[in-house]
Amino acid sequence: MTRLKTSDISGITSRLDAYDRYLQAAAHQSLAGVACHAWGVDPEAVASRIKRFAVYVIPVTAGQGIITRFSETVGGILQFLGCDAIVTEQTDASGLAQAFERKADAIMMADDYRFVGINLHTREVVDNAVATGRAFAAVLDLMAGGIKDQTVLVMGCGPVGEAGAGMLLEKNARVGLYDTNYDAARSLEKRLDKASGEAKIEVHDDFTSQCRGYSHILEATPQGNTIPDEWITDRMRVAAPGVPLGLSGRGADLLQGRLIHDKLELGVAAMAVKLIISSGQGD
Ligand code: 2YH
Repeated sequence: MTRLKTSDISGITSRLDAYDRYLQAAAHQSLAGVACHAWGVDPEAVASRIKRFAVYVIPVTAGQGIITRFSETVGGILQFLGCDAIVTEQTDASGLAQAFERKADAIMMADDYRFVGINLHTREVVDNAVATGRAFAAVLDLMAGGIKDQTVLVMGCGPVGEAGAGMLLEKNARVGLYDTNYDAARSLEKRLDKASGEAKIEVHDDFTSQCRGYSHILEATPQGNTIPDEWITDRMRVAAPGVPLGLSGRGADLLQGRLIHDKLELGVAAMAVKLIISSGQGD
């Protein structure tokens, strides 16, 4: 599991406007719009509730401890979306108590294992890995002008890849699965087959001979440089939630305008939207 470093997230808040514009140019939707697409909800329904939705972000010292500016960056993304977002002054149990005492609608907090949002009215728990996988599948769908009947290579069969692949199948794409751990790819295939009921999935065991030629890639691995530069074509579109980015600098340049990669923004935005649309939030 990738642990973000302060260097990964520094500058995210100040670049949100530019990233929003980049998303609108590449995927024809804003950050909020992509997040809504991830759950199939109407952006206007979210916009009308967002300002009154108080999300408290609680820094957590457990395990490896605080990542400098992690909570502030999450809070900055939520504020950019229009949420009433606050980072608690206190950490851990004290921060959680503060959120409840001040009548938060939702909280967000992360330890070494999970980054979650919880709607305090409905008790719905939204996992960042699931939200991120769906948000990047959503952006691929938007970039492609509809991913239905297109083939997509999902690289990395962890929780983010799983959620992304699940959404792509919901959108009636054909999915190729690859993981350096072949058993992980096979067991994901079984879970997805059970959920989707139709076999639109192919599992690959040899990357070099079987994975070239895909025009759509969801790169959800924790490795860098996974997509070879020479595989990149003018038609290729890549949605890459994996950290570090699975492309060389040259590869990323070649894909300019057809590559979406971020380390926190889309996942946090999709978490926020899911928390807001969670029913019975006391409004
Ligand atoms: O980065 C992480 C974990 N690897 C979980 C990621 C789940 N996708 N956690 C962030 C830890 C934040 C820290 N406890 C803080 O600053 O509050």
